[in-house]
Amino acid sequence: MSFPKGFLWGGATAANQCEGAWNVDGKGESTSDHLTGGTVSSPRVFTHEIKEGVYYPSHEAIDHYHRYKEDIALFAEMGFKLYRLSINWTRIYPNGDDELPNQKGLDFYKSLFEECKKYDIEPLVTISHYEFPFELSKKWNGWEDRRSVDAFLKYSETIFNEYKDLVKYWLTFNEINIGVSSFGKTMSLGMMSDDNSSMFDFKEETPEAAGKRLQALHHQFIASAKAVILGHKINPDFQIGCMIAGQAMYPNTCNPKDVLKAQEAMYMGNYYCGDVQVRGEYSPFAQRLFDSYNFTLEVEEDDYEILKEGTVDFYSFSYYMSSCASADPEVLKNVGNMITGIKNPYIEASDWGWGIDPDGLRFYLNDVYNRYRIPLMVVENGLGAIDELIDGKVHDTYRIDYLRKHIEAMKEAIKDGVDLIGYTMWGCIDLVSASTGEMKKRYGFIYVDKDNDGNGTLDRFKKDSFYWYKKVIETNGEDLE
Ligand code: BGP
Repeated sequence: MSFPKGFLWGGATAANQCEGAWNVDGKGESTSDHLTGGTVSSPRVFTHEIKEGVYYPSHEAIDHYHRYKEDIALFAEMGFKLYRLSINWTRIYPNGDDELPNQKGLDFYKSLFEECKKYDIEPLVTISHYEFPFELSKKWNGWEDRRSVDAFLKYSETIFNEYKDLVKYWLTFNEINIGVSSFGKTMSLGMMSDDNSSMFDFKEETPEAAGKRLQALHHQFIASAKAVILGHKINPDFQIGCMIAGQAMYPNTCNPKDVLKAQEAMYMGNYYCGDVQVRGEYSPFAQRLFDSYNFTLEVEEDDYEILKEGTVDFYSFSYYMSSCASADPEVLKNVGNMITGIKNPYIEASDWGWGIDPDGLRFYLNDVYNRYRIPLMVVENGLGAIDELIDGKVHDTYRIDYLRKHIEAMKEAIKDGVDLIGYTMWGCIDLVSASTGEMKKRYGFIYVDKDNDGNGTLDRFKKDSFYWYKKVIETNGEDLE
């Protein structure tokens, strides 16, 4: 038993991390356009105004907007069956709630999808990937305001109708579960942060602020469910999925208190959102979370029916690393605010401290599949690493090694009985890092000549992993050497 026939091999990007052309052809500003460059030690900053002389990586990114034909030709050369990308809401509705869509934005994605079709590549479209119309952030504080649901629906309806014959696979919100933590406030929920606030400023939230976040997330759930219902009406062949940041959690020790912490982290991290989007209802443990913030969820009359009706066709997720959970305050003290969490002595870490754990992927696939029993798709996975371009070549054996092990883990999960239908490697072409804003943190099969400060020719080069992945796809995952 191995990868099924027709398995959807491919790669993934996001508009704000690769397109650039941030204010070209009528595009409006989105929240991501207000995030400066950064590094691990000097986090990205969110500014209310675009400041002169400050570097904002999304503004040019890798200029995929003007080079998508060249890039898609390279994806086709590797044999991609699926290309995951996102549409930038503000290319279609520059202010988020405009009366009419921006024709040039519509034309751009149409031409991009036609280019995919030329090579028999199916697009997988994320409707909202870590960006929100900045005008609506200012006016409505993002998803906190329920009017966002209607604005999102109008945007979804426009693109569903426009691309109904070109796109079959859709995802509503990227990593929707990031909104469960304070980290997701602006990036995921479009809510305004203070001017000049650091992206990794996890300062203690008041219970009231946490409640507002959960309310905003509820609005996203409703928007997602309504989009699923509408999408299926527009084209019954549409396959519409959720997208969760896959969090594989282990107990730090076999102390039952740690085991409970890990379970809680799995539930909160994954199933709080998964249950709503797959089962169409809040999990039993949600109430306890609400109570801890003294928060009452505001729901409209038919909200629960909408959630029930608008469940997704498949569950997609990103997977990069596993983490450990502990109930011991001493252990937690050493971790502080690091997103990489408690160090696991059994696994190695990437240059950015992300623990490399292919078994965690198998663990996660099994856990999710046995909970939901709907098809799964890994829509992000990969290694952010420092690459060296020498004489037009990059010998990225470390990346091949990472991917090989994760693909082997998927194979094992399939043998375990998991219904896995696709895999899109994250950042198939080097692009801007979401967490740090760097170019130096590279994931791609294709190297892009650009550095952290924005210098470079933007020329593309095939890395060794490019040829390796081509062979993987050709052999449907049989030849991983
Ligand atoms: C996911 C995001 C992506 C992507 C990826 C890698 O959380 O959905 O947008 O960027 O992580 O993270 P980073 O770019 O920070 O290395």
